[in-house]
Amino acid sequence: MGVPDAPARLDHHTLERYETAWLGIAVVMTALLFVGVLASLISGTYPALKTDAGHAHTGGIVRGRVDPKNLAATPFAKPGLVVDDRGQPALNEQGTLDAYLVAGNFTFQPAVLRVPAGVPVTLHVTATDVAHGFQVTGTNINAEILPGHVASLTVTFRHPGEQHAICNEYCGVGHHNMITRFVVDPPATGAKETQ
Ligand SMILES: [Cu+2]
Repeated sequence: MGVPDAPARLDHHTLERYETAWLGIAVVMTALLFVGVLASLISGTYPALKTDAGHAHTGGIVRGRVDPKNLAATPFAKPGLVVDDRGQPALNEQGTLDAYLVAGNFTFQPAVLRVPAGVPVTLHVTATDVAHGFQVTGTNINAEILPGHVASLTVTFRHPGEQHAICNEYCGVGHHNMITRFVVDPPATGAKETQ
């Protein structure tokens, strides 16, 4: 006999409240997106390497830019982890280790990068020829590497082990060969010191 009840409808006022709430959320998200885009434009899109004139390690790098034809004048001339006079990994003023990597000619330099676990490391990566990708497998380290730009990423590896750094952006005939070793050493080794 009975016609099934029509599904409950929200009354006009409740609907209006929902509408206002969702509109508010959309406005906030738009504002955050706008601020984020603006901030990335102002900072040069890539996280810029902190530079100060007195710091020899950052010579030739200005606001995250380098001359790709003249890497000899920059820390990229000696790719790898920055070490002090005694060969120990050296902390910079921000309290992280620095490692410099160069992508080009279908390779990454250094061929093997060893970093200690548990210590923040800032990876600075640049390219000599064309656009490359830089991804460390099994991590969220992933950046586009452009000639003339320095991509700087600070990461802390918690677990010792061996990964690969690969190029994930097609760069030419040798693209598939752009694989190098990325080794995270247990905290004890590498930081060993006799006093
Ligand atoms: Cu590639």
